[in-house]
Amino acid sequence: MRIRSDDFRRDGRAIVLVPTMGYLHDGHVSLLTAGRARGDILVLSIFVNPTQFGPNEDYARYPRDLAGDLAKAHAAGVDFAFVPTAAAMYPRAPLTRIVVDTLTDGLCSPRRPGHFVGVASVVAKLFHVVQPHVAIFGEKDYQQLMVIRRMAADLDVGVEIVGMPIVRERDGLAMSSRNAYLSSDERVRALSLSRALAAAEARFRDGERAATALIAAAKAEIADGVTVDYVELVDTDTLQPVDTIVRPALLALAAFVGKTRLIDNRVLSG
Ligand code: PAJ
Repeated sequence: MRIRSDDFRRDGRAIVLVPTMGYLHDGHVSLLTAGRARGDILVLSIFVNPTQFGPNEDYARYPRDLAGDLAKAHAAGVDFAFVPTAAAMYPRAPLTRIVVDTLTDGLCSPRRPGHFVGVASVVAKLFHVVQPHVAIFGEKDYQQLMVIRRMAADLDVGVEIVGMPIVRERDGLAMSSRNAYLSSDERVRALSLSRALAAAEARFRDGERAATALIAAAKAEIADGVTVDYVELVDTDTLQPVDTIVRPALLALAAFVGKTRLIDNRVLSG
């Protein structure tokens, strides 16, 4: 991959990278479509990164479908799929880790210890191997996008980080590879996550600005049998908690639907 990227760079071609863990859905495809329009060489990486999963998380059973992914990649105009093995990425346990402070004080980070260290570190490795000019990420994982943006800026990585909006199913459920885990009954309950965000947004549109009221409005929509991990209102730039909305804020939540942990978010502004 590095040799190919060196050649493309020498030829003055703009390389765009879309990093994923595979099991592609239309959310991933939207990133590829945006990437296709932004550069000459579109690279998709597929790597289920073990270092970003906790010991009790779903690394071993994370859904995989390489043949299906490559068909979708081809249809989206991908030039290269970079699909390294774990042994190629980690020939030995790394001693170097990238920690991004304060942006990881809340939201998913305390609930998934080590997760964002794993994410920031593997994305830095992917950047060094693929050497893209541009890399594209989804706002579905808003905290991840912010962590990667800041890592790239702090380390002078020289990769432009582009964020893209959340792609949803017709009924509002945010697309996720993990939706594949849901039974039909759980799929119905999972809809309450996007409903919760919509309910809070409606209160916000009615003039409510207090975090406690907006968070309560969201929690009230969460279906029976769904366990809230967190509902937080944070500043869109610092990700620090907000008491009263005076500038754009992110309402973000995570919840367990059965054993499946899902996340969703919405920006409240204007
Ligand atoms: P993965 O969960 O496969 O997601 C890959 C990219 O797709 C991320 O940037 C994510 O935000 C984006 N994405 C997922 N669902 C989306 C949706 N419904 N709408 C828009 N974008 C969506 O995120 C990861 O992989 C990994 O942590 C990775 C960055 C590859 C590092 O291992």
